[in-house]
Amino acid sequence: MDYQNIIVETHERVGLVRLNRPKALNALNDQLMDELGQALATLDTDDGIGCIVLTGNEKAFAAGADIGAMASYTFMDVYKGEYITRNWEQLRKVRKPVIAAVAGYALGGGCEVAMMCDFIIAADTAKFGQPEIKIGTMPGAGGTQRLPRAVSKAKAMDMCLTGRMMDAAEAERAGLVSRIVPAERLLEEAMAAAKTISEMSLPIAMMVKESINRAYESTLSDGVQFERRMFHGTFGTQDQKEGMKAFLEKRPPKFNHQ
Ligand code: CO8
Repeated sequence: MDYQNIIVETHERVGLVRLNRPKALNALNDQLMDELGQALATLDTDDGIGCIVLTGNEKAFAAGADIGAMASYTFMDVYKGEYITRNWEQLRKVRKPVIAAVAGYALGGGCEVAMMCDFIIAADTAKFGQPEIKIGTMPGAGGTQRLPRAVSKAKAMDMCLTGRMMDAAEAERAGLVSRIVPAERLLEEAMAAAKTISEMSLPIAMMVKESINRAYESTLSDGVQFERRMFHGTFGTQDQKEGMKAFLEKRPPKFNHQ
């Protein structure tokens, strides 16, 4: 498909999606979110892809939803789901692992999109924030829900109520990002992590993702029970047989993702 607002590439078993509205700091408009949803759905159903990296450019991952587009929307425009909200959930539907590689600004909806990914690798230039309150609105794609789960209630309140930004070091200390790398190595590091994941068994990686995400939605005992059933399920895969056999034969496994 011919995309106008994103660039999609595949590198072996890794799908790379770059947000690409550089003049607007990758502000997320409906067209971009439609294209992102389409690209992610395509990569998610491609048997040749085992992991996806979502990134922006060196100045911005994304500086939020497009304020110019949103400014004149009425309550009914947004409530009906025709504009702005229509395609933001596609990212959550992706069953393969998705890594956000963030350099520069990840603000508002940009921070929310990064948090919808499975983990965030940040450049040392990354800046995270939920500044919506400064323009008379509030997070609408999970910012008030995922931020407190990631960084504590105190920091989430601070970020969402003052609108201040968090730099990469603070974001790592707070647990929002999994690691910080020098900006010039961001893509290389994110792609290397994605390559590692993509070479694991795909069904097992999907089960790990589903099981960790369950931790957000359940009590500890329900979550552990869910994990136990998933663990049982791994024994139904060919890759479990191959992985354990390869270990015993002291050779690398050859997963066939079945
Ligand atoms: N929307 C539209 N355009 C933007 C946005 C944006 N969010 N951010 C930046 N731009 C544009 C600027 O208007 C400017 O365009 P132009 O050159 O045509 O004037 C260009 O990008 C460069 O921006 P700046 O000149 O402002 O660059 P600076 O380096 O001076 O500043 C900042 C960078 C600090 C990032 C600044 O641009 C800024 O504060 N941007 C807005 C950040 C913001 O408020 N984000 C939150 C938006 S609201 C939101 O995301 C709600 C999400 C809800 C989703 C719900 C879905 C279900």
